[in-house]
Formats: sequence, structure tokens, C-alpha cells
Amino acid sequence: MKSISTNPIRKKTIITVLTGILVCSALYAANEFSVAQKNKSFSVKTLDIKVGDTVSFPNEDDFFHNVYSLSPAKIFDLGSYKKGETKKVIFDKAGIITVQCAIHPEMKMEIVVK
Ligand SMILES: [Cu+2]
Repeated sequence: MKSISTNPIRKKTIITVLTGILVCSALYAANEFSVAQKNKSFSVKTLDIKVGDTVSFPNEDDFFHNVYSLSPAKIFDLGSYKKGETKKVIFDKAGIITVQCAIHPEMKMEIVVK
């Protein structure tokens, strides 16, 4: 009796299936994005992401920022943090999220989660 690994047809099938799984997971894998706070503004005004993606918010200013959102699709408050620090948020629900800074009311951007 031949084992699975020595049967060439089965081996080919197993390789094809494994390649398919790898390709699919690469296509649907969650991504990570970065939105910096610099010169009292967010580095982008809008960001399109998918459900499950992560966004990090590095502070590149010499003063504190406090990134938060009150949008129903993702309510969060990262607290205030200084230059060089970053905090991450995973967006687990579809919707439009308005991101703001509690210290600088003029700072505003939108994340569209699909
Ligand atoms: Cu700020």
C-alpha cells in the first residue's frame, strides 16, 4: 500500500489545495494602515479599509494628541499620548467613522470601513 506522500496524484492534489488556501488567505488577510498626526492634522483626510483591518495612529508632533471617535460603527478613545507613541484600533464593523482629536477640535478625518 502506498502512503499519501508517495502517490504522485494525491501529492499534486494536496499541493494544489494548499496553494489555494494560501492564495485565498493572502487575498482576505486583514491589513494594517497608518494615519499619523502631524502639524496638528491627520496625514490623510479619508481612508478606505475593510472590516477587520487595523489602523495605527502615530503621533509625530511635539505635543500631545488624543484620538477618538463617537461614530456608532466604532466608538473609541485612545487617550492622550506624546510624540513617538502610537496606538492601534481594529475596525470590526462596516460604516463611516469620523476620527477626531480631543485636544485639537480642528483635527478631523474619516475612515470608511467596507
Ligand atoms: Cu491633537
